[in-house]
Amino acid sequence: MSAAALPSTLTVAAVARRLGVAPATLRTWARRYGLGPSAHTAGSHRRYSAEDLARLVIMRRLTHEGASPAEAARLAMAQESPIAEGGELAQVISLVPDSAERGAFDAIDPRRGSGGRVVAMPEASPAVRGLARASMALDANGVTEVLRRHVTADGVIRTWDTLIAPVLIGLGDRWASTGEGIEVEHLFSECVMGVMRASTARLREPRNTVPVLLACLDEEQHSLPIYALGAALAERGVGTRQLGSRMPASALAAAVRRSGPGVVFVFATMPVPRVEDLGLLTRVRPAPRVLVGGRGWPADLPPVVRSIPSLQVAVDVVLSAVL
Ligand code: B12
Repeated sequence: MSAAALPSTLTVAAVARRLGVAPATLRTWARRYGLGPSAHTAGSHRRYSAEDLARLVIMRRLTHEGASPAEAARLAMAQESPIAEGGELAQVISLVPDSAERGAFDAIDPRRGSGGRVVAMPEASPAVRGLARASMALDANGVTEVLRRHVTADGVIRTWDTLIAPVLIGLGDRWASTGEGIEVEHLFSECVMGVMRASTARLREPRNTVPVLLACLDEEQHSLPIYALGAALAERGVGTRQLGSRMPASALAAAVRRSGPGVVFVFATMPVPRVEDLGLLTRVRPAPRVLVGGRGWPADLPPVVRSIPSLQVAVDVVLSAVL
């Protein structure tokens, strides 16, 4: 839907639902920053025009990216053609289904009190706090947009290390201390995976001729790091075969036999119950290099297995093994 196809004016409640911003927040933005409704209807409350809404979309995006409300409002008000600038306006209006609007609204409705509704990250950068806020609001479009923009500008490794990992750790800590927010963790994980997959799919002609396999073993569900690794390698022209989470060791060994990879990378966050299963991978001839990452691996690994401490090192080691 284009801005022109919007109802000509909207009430505070309608704008709040569409943007996933509480009505009280909209009133505060109107009072403090002048980002209010400009259209009048005869004898009734003032209503928001499409242009007002576009300014609010810009305001919301900038606050999710970590700008202070005052700074975000100043930039939103400075836009001469906010409808053109607020590129995601049509998306906000047309793509967000009602239930998601309500979910986002509930998540940040100040009447529910602030206890437990924010991710406590006093030391984090504004960008990290903004992204955590967008996740808490279950604003999947906003999270995806911010991630995509950072991956394009800064690359996968920097985006993972400085933005994604801190938000993941914050969400994990919040869950550990309150038992809440599994829905936020899932939404954020889906957004990260979507952006990493899209980024990986952009590689058309890989430079490597030997395959690289990425997997998590058995019950391991923490697969985000291998999606990030796939995307970071794709940025450098290296193609990977993504086997995802919960691969039985015997199935991974079958994939190794059939594809003859140069490298197999196995990530684990939860303690790995049978490290000896890695032997199934190294018995295949020619044997691939087996790399492991994540906190689930014990310190004493079989001698042929190399432990990898970070995404950057994983990328460097795979590059030197296959190119
Ligand atoms: C997202 C998430 C999930 C998602 C996973 C989605 C997905 N597709 O990946 C879902 C919701 C499925 C999930 C499920 C569970 N989770 Co969970 N989850 C997380 C969360 C928030 C992020 C995980 C992640 O990707 N971390 C990646 C980086 C940021 O963390 P890291 O691996 O520790 O990083 C270290 C190294 O690996 C290295 N590093 C960082 N990035 C990279 C990248 C590469 C390539 C390499 C090599 C290294 C590397 O640097 C760090 C310092 O050493 C963490 C919180 C956290 N602190 O990690 C909890 C967390 C891992 N989960 C936890 C738990 C308990 C669970 C569940 C058991 C909960 C339950 N009761 O059901 C389940 C089941 C898990 C299973 N069987 O696998 C605990 C684990 C505690 C433990 N070790 O015992 C954590 C730590 C939360 C917490 N604070 O308690 N989870």
